[in-house]
Amino acid sequence: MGDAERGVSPRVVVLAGGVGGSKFVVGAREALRRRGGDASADRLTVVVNTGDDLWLSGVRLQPDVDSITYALAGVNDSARGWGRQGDSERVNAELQAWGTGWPWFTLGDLDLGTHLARTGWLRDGDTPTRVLEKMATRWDLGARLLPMTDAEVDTIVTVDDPAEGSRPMHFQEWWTRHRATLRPLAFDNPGIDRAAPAPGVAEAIADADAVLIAPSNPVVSIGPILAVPGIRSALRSTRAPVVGVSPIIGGRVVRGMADVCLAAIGVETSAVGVAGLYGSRRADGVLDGWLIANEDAAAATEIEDLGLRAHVRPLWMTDEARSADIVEAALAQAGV
Ligand code: FO1
Repeated sequence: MGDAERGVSPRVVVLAGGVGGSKFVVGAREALRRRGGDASADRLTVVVNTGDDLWLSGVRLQPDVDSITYALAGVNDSARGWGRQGDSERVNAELQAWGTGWPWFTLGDLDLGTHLARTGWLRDGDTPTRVLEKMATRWDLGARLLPMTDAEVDTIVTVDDPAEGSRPMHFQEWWTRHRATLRPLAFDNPGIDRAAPAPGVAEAIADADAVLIAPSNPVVSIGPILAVPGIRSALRSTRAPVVGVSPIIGGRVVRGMADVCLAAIGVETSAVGVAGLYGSRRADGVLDGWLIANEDAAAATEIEDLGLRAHVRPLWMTDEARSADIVEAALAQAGV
């Protein structure tokens, strides 16, 4: 009798960040719940991008960690794509009056509670992994969340500023203040070459039955995860099939500004372009399979030519059930 017949869910690891990552992770939990068997928290591990983290007004922000935590807890602001549902901005107004923080960057009152709790724990000596473990006990998330690394590896964007020439700025300034309109020349995570995967990350990948790469921004969400020394090699050596889901549908980004990021690193905004960026494990990449949207069905042969198994599916994550369907398709492609 196989695992599926015994009601044992597969051990699934998802690499994720941002809004696309949150929707996909909620779908992954639902896909595992549909199978019944073990509690998904023991079977679903999410390795979360921490490349867009920052210190602001004395607190540590972890936007992707929080987006995914809030989405799994069902307390996220799904219209905005970040922060807490029904949040208010009284403290933010005070911070602005004190002239601290960034006038273009909003810290909601409930969200600030998260940042204060996290910063307090970090100041007490907890690692980001331990902090996330503590945060996760507040809600029944149905997944284990791990930061990609415990090191601080914020993303710095070098932009081509028509007024000031080439200059570096924090990713969050580029993303939220400039809405990615200043042409990016490079994305760097200073210190990432000395970072290590957070405890449990390499082990989870090694012990997984399937590893899924969420349809997150390939450059600023998945890119930093793959750049942590040890994660790429863990993906290349795991016995588990590694299946990615294209964040590009019909040659366009679903939301966000991945097209601008891809152009900066010389990658075409297409399902084939991103597949080529991640690469096949048969060459020197990390993927075995690649799910592409119905709209991109014509690209399947080109993807197979890269050494990947291509599967064509509806990829719009319009609700939790559709996201779970996509995860099921990815798991089927992984053979679990
Ligand atoms: N995005 C915005 O567009 N404007 C904001 O003021 C803003 C505040 C903010 C505060 C906390 C947080 O965790 C995320 C926040 N975001 C905001 C989202 C964030 O900039 C990005 O969408 C992600 O970093 C990209 O994944």
